[in-house]
Amino acid sequence: MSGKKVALITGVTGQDGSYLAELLLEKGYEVHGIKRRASLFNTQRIDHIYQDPHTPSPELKLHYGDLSDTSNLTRIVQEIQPDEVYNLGAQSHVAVSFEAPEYTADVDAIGTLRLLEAIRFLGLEKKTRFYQASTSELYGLVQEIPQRESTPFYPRSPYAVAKLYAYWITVNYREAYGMYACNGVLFNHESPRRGETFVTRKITRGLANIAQGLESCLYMGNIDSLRDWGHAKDYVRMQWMMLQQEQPEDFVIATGVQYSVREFITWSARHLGITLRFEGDGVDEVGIVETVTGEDAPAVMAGDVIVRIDPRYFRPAEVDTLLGDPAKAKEKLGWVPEITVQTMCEEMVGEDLKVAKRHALLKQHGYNIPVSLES
Ligand code: NDP
Ligand code: GDR
Repeated sequence: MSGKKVALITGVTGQDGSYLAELLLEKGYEVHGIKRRASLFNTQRIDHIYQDPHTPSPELKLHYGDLSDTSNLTRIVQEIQPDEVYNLGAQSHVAVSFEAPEYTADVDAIGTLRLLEAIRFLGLEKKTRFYQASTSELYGLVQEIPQRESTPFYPRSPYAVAKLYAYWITVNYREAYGMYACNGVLFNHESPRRGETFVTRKITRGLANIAQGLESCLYMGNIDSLRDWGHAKDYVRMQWMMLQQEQPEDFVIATGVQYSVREFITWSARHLGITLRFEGDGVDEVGIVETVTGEDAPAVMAGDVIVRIDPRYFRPAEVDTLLGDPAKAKEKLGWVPEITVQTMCEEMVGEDLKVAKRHALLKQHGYNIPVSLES
């Protein structure tokens, strides 16, 4: 026995999983992650911390698995005997959940139950602490502004309904079996590692590509939508903090500041030296370039229409506004977010611009880089 704390992360290949794995390794944990078998490698976000399994005692170990597979989860938990489990794995895209509702329920709702049951079945309920990645989407059609721990839920998508089950089954295992199990109700958090089809990354990547002449227009859904965006690095710190308390409790994690998707587009353009004005209303609304300064957007000229609305990106039921109140996290845990959404936006644009410049260079030399701006 190494004497190190042992953590298991589902969803380790995702945005949060990768930052959390980094954080736990820094803190001296032995980290185990569950990765899915895919036809192509899907470990890009953790390749920099991955260690060859042939090294004497690698601190990060990956296991093939899936939240839809009970025996697989039970075997992994039995083998690892974790002190802490972070259940971050999920079909996490709200729009996709309308197209794959049953799969989303299986993985996001029943997957959570499978993991909790594995812990209980193996008699680890007094040893293993459990973190559930709950979401501000639970508030959906908001009943109170800002949303806090006591705000009633009203989910608006198959994703949110599945996460509602996961939230309550986590509370139930805490109350029924005395497990240290808790929910972090996290508001949107982003980073350069954000999946490419979530709105912030779609914007920063799309505009960087347009600036470099790889694409001509960014097609968006509801740009009036209001979100409380933070940085994933700040939020994974809080996930860890929640499992270090004496008593398990649920916490809202948010910045307490809200902006629209349109504002995020405007800032992103500005970081590329583009001033953008919006004209029109509803599906007619477009983003038109007013001025371009600097060298970051050689392919864009004043008068170009670089943002349009495409109703295909509207959701069957939308969550129009989310604004969290992180007062409890601040008071009880001393947690405050350190990175503002504006700084984060600049970082994301900067990283996407580097990639776009490389792709533009390759294109100049005859290599065709397929660029997809799917939602
Ligand atoms: P990502 O979509 O970036 O990552 C999701 C992870 O789950 C990936 O590692 C993915 O694997 C894995 N996964 C998907 N399906 C399965 C499955 N069937 N079995 C096992 N693993 C699976 O999400 P984030 O990192 O952004 O979010 C982490 C968690 O937090 C999610 O549960 C999300 O719902 C929740 N959340 C996120 C918020 C946010 O703003 N980011 C806010 C609130 C909650 P693969 O890489 O193979 O696809
Ligand atoms: P969300 O994040 O649904 O809040 O879920 P997303 O970034 O997908 O959407 C935020 C808002 O932007 C609007 N929007 C668009 N969204 C996408 N993806 N693509 C578009 O083209 C577009 N145009 C406008 C959306 O309608 C929405 O209102 C995220 C996920 O990480 C969940 O897993 C997590 O639980 C919640 O955040 C909190």
